Amino acid sequence: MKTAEIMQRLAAKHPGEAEYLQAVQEVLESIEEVYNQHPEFEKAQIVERMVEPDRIFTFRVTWVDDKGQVQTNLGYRVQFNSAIGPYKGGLRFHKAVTPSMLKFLGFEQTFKNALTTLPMGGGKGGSDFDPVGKSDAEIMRFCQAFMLELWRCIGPDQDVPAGDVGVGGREIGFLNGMYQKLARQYHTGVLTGKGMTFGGSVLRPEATGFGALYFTQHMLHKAGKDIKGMRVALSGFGNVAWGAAIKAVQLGAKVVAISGPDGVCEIKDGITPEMIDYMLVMRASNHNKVEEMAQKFPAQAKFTAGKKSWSVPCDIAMPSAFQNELSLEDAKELEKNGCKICAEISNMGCQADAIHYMQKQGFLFAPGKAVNAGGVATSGLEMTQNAEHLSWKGEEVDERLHHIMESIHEQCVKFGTQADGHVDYVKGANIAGFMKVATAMLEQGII
Ligand code: 2IT
Repeated sequence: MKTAEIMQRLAAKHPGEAEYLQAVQEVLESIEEVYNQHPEFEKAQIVERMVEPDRIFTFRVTWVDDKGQVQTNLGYRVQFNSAIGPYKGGLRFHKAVTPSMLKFLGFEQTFKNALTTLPMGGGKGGSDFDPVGKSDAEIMRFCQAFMLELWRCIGPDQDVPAGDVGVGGREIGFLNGMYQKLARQYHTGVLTGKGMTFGGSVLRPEATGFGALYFTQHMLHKAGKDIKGMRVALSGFGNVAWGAAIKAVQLGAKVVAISGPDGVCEIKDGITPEMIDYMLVMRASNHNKVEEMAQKFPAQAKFTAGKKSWSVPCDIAMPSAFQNELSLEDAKELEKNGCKICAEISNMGCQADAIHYMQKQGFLFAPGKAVNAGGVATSGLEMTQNAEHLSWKGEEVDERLHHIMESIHEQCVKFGTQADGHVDYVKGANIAGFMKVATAMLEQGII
């Protein structure tokens, strides 16, 4: 297998699908060497099969807004790979959603889910619906219209969606209600990230952020460092940044930045519990403006329009909003300000040249599919509880999450340790995830 040749063929077949091609390129360049040591992979054309989704559903979603106007969006579900279990992955509602974006996310999800130790395949879905400025009633009507099509594609042993950007507990509630109405199936395990009264798992909302901090702790520990007292820059102010902020503060770190599409809030003395709670209010408002944090807490948070979190001096950069949100210039600015650690929480949060630069400059860098896997892992734990018709206590979920993140870190070390002893976490995560999916595909024949 030659990465360059495969990429050329894929680019010709899927022109303009930039995010998808970027995600595939990153994985293929990591695994090329290992792949070529296994002629059985080549014989079964594992890579050629693995880079294409099993299937993609595309559907029209028509709904009526508060003014009585008819609106039409596009909805998708990408069922990427089911070699190790039912399709599993979030739904993204964002105006920029395209098939390319969901294919990149479904592809990443396949390897991430393989790392969690749980039996979950990879999927992703969503819509170009823009939640910004929408009322609760509009959100509900859109979710119901979206489920009118999606329900035929999903099920507890088939495909289990969850949240992602623009889809949180509120949206999952509306989606779950409509699913039950349409399917007349009352299994609790069709979606994860549900409310606590209808099958949700305690700690699922916090899990992506908590897991990311557990992973970062292991990475720092391995490098002989301690997170206590370190300054953490997060981006966004959504569910992921919220969970990460809670755990970072619990572990004795200082969260000095959050951001939004409008700019950055610098929080010199570190984020407070009141500010963390306010992140939830900001998310629920659908205004999508981080400036509101500075308006509410003017003494603590300083808002700068048009700037990113990476302009704020910090020790650990944690992209936690959107793909490609950290560029080469941002990486250079971080380094100039003394930052040498980056743990990606968003999926593909860093641009490829930024990752290459950080690795060359000796940053401790870990990729999203390892760092953020605690979210989907806890979704897997929610599925287990649903299947058992039980719910576990917070300590039990947290302990399992802890173990899973430790195991992901170990897999990265096992497959990513280089000749000079340093760990390449990108390689480690990609090879570990790939080996599991490839082996599962190989053993189940040519299908
Ligand atoms: O990117 C992700 O892993 C998620 N959005 C969570 C997916 C899930 O099924 O919990």
